[in-house]
Amino acid sequence: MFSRFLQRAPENFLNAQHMRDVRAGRRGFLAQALAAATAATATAAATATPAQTSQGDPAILELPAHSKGLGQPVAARPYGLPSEWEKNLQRRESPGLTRVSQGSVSFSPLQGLFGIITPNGLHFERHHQGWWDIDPSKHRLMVNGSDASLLKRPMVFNMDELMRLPSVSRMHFIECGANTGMEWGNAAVPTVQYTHGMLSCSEFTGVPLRTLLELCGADFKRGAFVLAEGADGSGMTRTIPMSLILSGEVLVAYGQNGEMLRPENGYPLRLVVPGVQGVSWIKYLRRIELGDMPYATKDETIHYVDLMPDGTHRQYSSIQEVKSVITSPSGGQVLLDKGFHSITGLAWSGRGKIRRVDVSVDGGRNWKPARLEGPVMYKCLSRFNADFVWDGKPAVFQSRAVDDTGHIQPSYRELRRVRASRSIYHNNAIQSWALGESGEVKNVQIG
Ligand SMILES: Nc1nc2c(c(=O)[nH]1)N[C@H]1C(S)=C(S)[C@@H](COP(=O)(O)O)O[C@H]1N2
Ligand SMILES: [Mo]
Repeated sequence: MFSRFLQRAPENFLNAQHMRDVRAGRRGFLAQALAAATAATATAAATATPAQTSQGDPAILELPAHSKGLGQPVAARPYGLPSEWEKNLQRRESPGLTRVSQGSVSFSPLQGLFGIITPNGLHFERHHQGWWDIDPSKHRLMVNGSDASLLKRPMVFNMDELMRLPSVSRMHFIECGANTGMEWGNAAVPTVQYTHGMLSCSEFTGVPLRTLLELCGADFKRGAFVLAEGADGSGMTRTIPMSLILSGEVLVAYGQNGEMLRPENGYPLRLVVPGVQGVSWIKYLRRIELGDMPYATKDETIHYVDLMPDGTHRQYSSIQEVKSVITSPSGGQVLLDKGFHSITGLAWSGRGKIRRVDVSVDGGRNWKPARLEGPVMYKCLSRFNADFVWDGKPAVFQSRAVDDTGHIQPSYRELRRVRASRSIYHNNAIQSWALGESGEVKNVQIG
C-alpha cells in the first residue's frame, strides 16, 4: 500500500518536498518496471478502476525476517498500540492559536482516518483550563432544581449508582462550534486536520438524562431548561433546552467506543448532546440543574455567540448545520501520478441524517452524486466516496451535503451573504481543494 502510506504522511504540507522526491522516484521506477502495464493503466483510467500494481517489483521474491523468525508473544503490550509505522498519525495543536496549551485545541487527523469512527487516542481535544484524570470513586453528579418545586427529589449519584442504571449506546459526531472558524475571512490553514479537525465521532454509552430527571421527580412542563456544569476549573456551564432532553437523545455518558471515556474527553462522565456544538457536551460533568429559563452563562453570552453582518450577536445558535469535507485528496497531500484516485470524505448534520452528497472536481461547475457508505445514521458522521481519474490538469475538489430536513450546505458566497466574514463559529461552507499540475493539493476558497 505504497501510495496510501504517502497520502497518510504526517504534517504532509511540511513534507511536500519529501513527497515530490518519493513521487519522482516512484515515477522513474514505474517508467522502467511498468512499461508493459501502460496499456492496462490507460484502460483503467477510461473505466475508472484502479490498476496500478507493483507488478515486476522484485521485493515480492525476498523472504524478509518476519517470514522466517519468531514473532512477539501475546500481551507483550497489555493495552494495544498502533503500528510503529503509523506514529505520524497524531492529533496536533495549531501553534500560536492560544496563549497556553491548557486553553487550546488538538485537531483530529481526518486525512488519515477511515470509515466514521474516531479512534479514542485521536479524538480531538478542546480544553478551557486543561484536562484532569479524575478518580472515579470520588466523582459525584448532583441533580437539583433551581427551586424546590421544579424537582421533588434532588439527588447526588456516584459512578457505581449511575452505571447500575439502564444504559444505551449511540453513534454520534461531536464538532466544536469553532471548527473551520479560522477560514471565515480567507483560506488560512493548510490541511484538513486544521480546517475541519475539531470533529470526531464515537459510540457513546450512558444513561439518558431524561431517566435521571424522572428519578428525581422533575416537573417536565415548567422545567423547560437544564444547566450542565463541569468539574474542571473553567466553570463550563451551558443551557440545554428540554425539547432535546425529552427525546431521550441527551446522554450522561461514561463510555466511548467500548471503553471508559478518555481523561481528555471528560473521564469519568460527560454530557452527550447530539447535533449540538461541542461546548454543550460538558466534560467532567458534576451538576445538572433544572430551571424554567435559559441561564445566559458566560459561555453563552461572552463566548459562543455569532457576530452578524449588522453588528448584533446571535445567541444559542447551537445546532451544527449540514456540512461535509473531502478528507482525501486534501490540502498538503500529493497525488502520485495521473490516473485513478478515490475521492473520500465525511458528511454530517446536527439536524438528522445525511440524504446525499454531491462532489465536483471543477470548482462547482458540475456536480455528481457521491456514494454514501452505510450505515447512514442520525446525527452521525457519514462516509462518502467518489471516483476521479486525473488527466494531469489542475482541478478543484468540492463536496456539498444535503440532510434529510432538506438543508443544503452553502457556498462561501451564500454563507457570507447572511453571516458576513468576521464570525468565529458555525462555518459550514463548502470546502475547496485545488489540485495543481505538480500533483500538490492546496486549500483555496471559491465564491
Ligand atoms: N468541563 C468542560 N467541558 C467542556 C469543555 C471544557 O473545557 N471543560 N470544552 C467544551 C468544548 S468548547 C468542546 S468543543 C468539547 C470538546 O470535547 P473533546 O475535548 O472531548 O473533543 O468539550 C466541551 N466541554
Ligand atoms: Mo468548542
